[in-house]
Amino acid sequence: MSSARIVLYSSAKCPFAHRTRIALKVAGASYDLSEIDLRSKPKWYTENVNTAGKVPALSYGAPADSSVEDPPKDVVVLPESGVIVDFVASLFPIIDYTDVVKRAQANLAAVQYEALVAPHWGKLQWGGGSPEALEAVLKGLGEWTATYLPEFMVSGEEFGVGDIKLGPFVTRLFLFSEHDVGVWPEGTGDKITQALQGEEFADLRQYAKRLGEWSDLKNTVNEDDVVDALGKMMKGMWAARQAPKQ
Ligand SMILES: N[C@@H](CCC(=O)N[C@@H](CS)C(=O)NCC(=O)O)C(=O)O
Repeated sequence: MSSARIVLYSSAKCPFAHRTRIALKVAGASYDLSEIDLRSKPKWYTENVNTAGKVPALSYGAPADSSVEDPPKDVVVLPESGVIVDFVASLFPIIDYTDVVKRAQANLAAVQYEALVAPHWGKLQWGGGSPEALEAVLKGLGEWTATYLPEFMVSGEEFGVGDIKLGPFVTRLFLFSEHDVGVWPEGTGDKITQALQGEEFADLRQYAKRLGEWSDLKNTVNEDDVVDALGKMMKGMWAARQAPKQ
């Protein structure tokens, strides 16, 4: 248990920040939330909290009366969502699986998702939705599902740190496809959804469904807002890319 003050710097639509909110929610931790508007990032955030300018960041042990905008220089401030989730698990071990092998396997699944799927998904969603990019996502997902997604994550009763790290990414893969949220031609999301109906993705679909029903994941972000805001932004980016150059 921790009694030191925790301040989380977060942005509601960021999947990395979402990870840290789930971890703190599962832990039942009390914390102060500082919402950072990434489109109009406050100067104090980059100057005083995270020089990289990214969310999330978490400060630990700031005096109760100190300003969230200017934590004392000797206060620990952690950037990087994975490090923050692991730190929360060190403070509140209850958030991880009790079985150490499950812990390791779920963490491995999270690490391998970042290696095998996330970069390809980024190119697909932000880069025009080409058939080649979709092929790369499906190949990565197929390998990940077959090799790194253990049965206990697909149909078990518990969740742990690996699921916290994966949750926002796996759920958004399906959510964004379903709602056609991408810098891509209209209808690309349907093609992805169709492609994910293959038998090789049965466990992935089941895992995404399980995560989607997890109250600690659902209640830490408003999915409708995420779909609405990112959908509009990405549609606009796609339209601007198609406009003839002057
Ligand atoms: N590796 C970082 C990635 C964090 C990240 O990329 N956050 C994005 C928002 S989702 C960000 O803050 N971008 C800076 C910006 O938009 O100015 C982590 O895991 O925390």
